Amino acid sequence: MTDTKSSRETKHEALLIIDLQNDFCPGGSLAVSEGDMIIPVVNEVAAKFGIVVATKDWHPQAHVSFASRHGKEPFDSIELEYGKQVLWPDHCIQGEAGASFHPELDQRPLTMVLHKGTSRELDSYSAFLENDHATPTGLDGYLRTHGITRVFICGLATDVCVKFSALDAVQYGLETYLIEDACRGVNVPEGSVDSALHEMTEAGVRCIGSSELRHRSRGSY
Ligand code: VGL
Ligand code: ZN
Repeated sequence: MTDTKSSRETKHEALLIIDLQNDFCPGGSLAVSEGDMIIPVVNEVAAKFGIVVATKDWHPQAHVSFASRHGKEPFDSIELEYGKQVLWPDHCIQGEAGASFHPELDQRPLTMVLHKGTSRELDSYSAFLENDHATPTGLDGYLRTHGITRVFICGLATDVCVKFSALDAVQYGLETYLIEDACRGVNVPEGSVDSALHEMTEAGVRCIGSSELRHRSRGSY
């Protein structure tokens, strides 16, 4: 794929930054190991895109995905109408500090901030569809309006929200790239990150390193 190395076709491309929030970084309630280490990479990459969407996991109190609500332990799971739901520590509560973007994330390149997981009874891992795999978040419409045909995905967590976003991006007919060194995973259970990478690759997601975007420059198409 030579296009990723040139700046000729950036017009139809967007960057998706998934859930780069305090609660998913060291010190947060659902901290991803080394989650903050991707931030310099994400900032460098984001400066090269004209359309940059950042998602926020944005849950109400007592969200259905919180173990505490069900008297269960984090990483247990329950069956809901829409299928299996893994339970997590309370995280990314609307308006609280844990739900803010990490302070080192450069917000200047962002063209849209998308809040997801906002319904109390329905989780949303993917940036495109909530966990019932039917309720759209509106991202598809935004990307379509801007003529986007190719997306690059980075952020947290590789094996949860990044994975489901990438799989849905393929489903929506987008040419989908995962910037592997600009992602980190929860990796519970152990091996989840590797199997997520495998699943994405099988589905048609192309894994690249951020160095493959080094020669791009924003707006030079
Ligand atoms: C996420 C678990 C629960 C994520 C969000 O952003 O990957 N993981 N909610
Ligand atoms: Zn969540």
